[in-house]
Amino acid sequence: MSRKFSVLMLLALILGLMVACGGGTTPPAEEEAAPVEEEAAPVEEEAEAPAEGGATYVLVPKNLGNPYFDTANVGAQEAAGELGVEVTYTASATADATEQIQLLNSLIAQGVAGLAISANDSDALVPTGSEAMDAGIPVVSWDSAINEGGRNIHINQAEAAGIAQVQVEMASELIGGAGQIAILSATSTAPNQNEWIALMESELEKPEYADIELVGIVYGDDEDEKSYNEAVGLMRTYPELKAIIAPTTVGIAASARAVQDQDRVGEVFVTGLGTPNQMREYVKSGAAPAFALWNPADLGYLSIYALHAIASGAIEGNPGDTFDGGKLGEYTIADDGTVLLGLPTIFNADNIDDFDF
Ligand code: RAM
Repeated sequence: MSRKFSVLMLLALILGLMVACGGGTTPPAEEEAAPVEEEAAPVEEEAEAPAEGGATYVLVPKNLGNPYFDTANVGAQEAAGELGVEVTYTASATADATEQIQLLNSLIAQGVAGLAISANDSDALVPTGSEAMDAGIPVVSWDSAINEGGRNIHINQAEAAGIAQVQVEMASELIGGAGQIAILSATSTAPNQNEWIALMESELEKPEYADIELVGIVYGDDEDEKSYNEAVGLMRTYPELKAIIAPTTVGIAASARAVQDQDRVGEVFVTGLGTPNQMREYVKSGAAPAFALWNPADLGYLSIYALHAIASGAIEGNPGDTFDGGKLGEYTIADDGTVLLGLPTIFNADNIDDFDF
């Protein structure tokens, strides 16, 4: 085991212990995420007049029907309760930038008090975000960034380089440092996945990964069935494939299921970014022995605190501004206009049962 990996494992253990001891990162219960059907109500019904004395903010994920985003909403609702504001949760059915822009235009026209967005395209959303800000509606991107000019600040779930590094390390550990690997991503325009993939490609150029060959990158569009079919396709196209890295919670679960269904457990290893509740059975079966993630509930929670800090006028949202992140503590906006949530956790057979999200 490499030193860096051991350090990360140790961090994961410490984080795991913190959670087990109730150290401020208590994961939400699965049932708390409201059913998708109810969340997908028409926009007009979603963004109602502000609750008495409070503002109405809107949490806009890439799409609906993804437990990762539903968990972020659980955290956002917790923040809303603490701040005495209302947060509605709405998105298009598919992770598509054009549909997301249409939705945002409608929310801007309704004059909502603030937008917290996980972007389907970092450039395409800039004019829309800029229009919102011109209309006095603060914009915080979270999870997947809108480029500068289209948002006030971006809430980064973890350092992109660290996210890339840990995924390559996990894959390398699982395949004994040699063999063919492939990446199964979300959509081809997803700003967060594209940044991580570019960094994983440069990471793979390091001498310690000289025997690992990246044979392909495919896109499951954050849809379960498409991701599953792409994973099966990878195993058929590359019979020698040793690992699939899926830097998406939808793709990793679908890939692990595909490995099981194809009877390839122990031959093809899946890793990447996933949620413990979706991945538990695959960690135990050996289809996906290790994966990483931050706590999406904390990400949603911090996004609403940051949006409220700007919308309420407590801060302007400039680099160096410090704001209250509720139970997560105080945060400062970095020079590049981003705020870093914290460290990702590595999940494996040793700690997976300590988490519930
Ligand atoms: C999916 C989405 C999200 C990403 C996670 C890891 O749920 O693509 O944007 O952050 O995976």
